[in-house]
Amino acid sequence: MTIESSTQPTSTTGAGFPSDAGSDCLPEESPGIRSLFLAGPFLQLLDPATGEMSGDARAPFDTLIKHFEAQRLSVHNAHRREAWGAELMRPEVCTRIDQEEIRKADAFVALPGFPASPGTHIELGWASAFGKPIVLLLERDRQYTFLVQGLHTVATVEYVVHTDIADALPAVDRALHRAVTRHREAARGH
Ligand code: 5HM
Repeated sequence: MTIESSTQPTSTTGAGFPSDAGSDCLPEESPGIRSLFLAGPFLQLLDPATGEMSGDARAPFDTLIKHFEAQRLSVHNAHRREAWGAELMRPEVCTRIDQEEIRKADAFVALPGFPASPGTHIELGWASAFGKPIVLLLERDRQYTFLVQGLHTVATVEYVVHTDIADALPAVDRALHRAVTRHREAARGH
């Protein structure tokens, strides 16, 4: 298993990408923030038979939420808020809440989705326009749209290329730490 993280994404090959492999035993780093917004594909993950996300579809979100909350971070996540699809909010309701929660959050973490999640891409636009530190969790060997690949040129973005979120948690921590630190340094004019 290889996990890579960087300020620049790979497209499909992973070539020339700095690797985090072998450093999973590094101590966890405190991100030094209080809250984050966790975004990712939603409607496309609803089981048409039940209207809810299956256990497998929930797993990456569940894993990330538990991991961040164990670090005493306050996590806002719409999938959990809307009971994994059982209590889906109307567009007029969830749009305002999501934008406000992203505005309030100290950082933004997202799975852009494959196929691309339209809602997550709108949220990514908000997060970058609000100047939030961003961590993007990219599935290995997937193609992401140009503006996701290039987002680091206009915002503070760290990318974690992974095959399994649970295995990637140490890399996610390091990426979040780096994004927050770089964001603070940029704000101080370094
Ligand atoms: O287009 P998609 O459903 O994949 O959009 C997912 C993103 O939009 C999530 O990150 C979530 O924060 C937001 N969203 C929401 O809050 C989306 C939907 C359904 O589209 C929803 N509540 N009901």
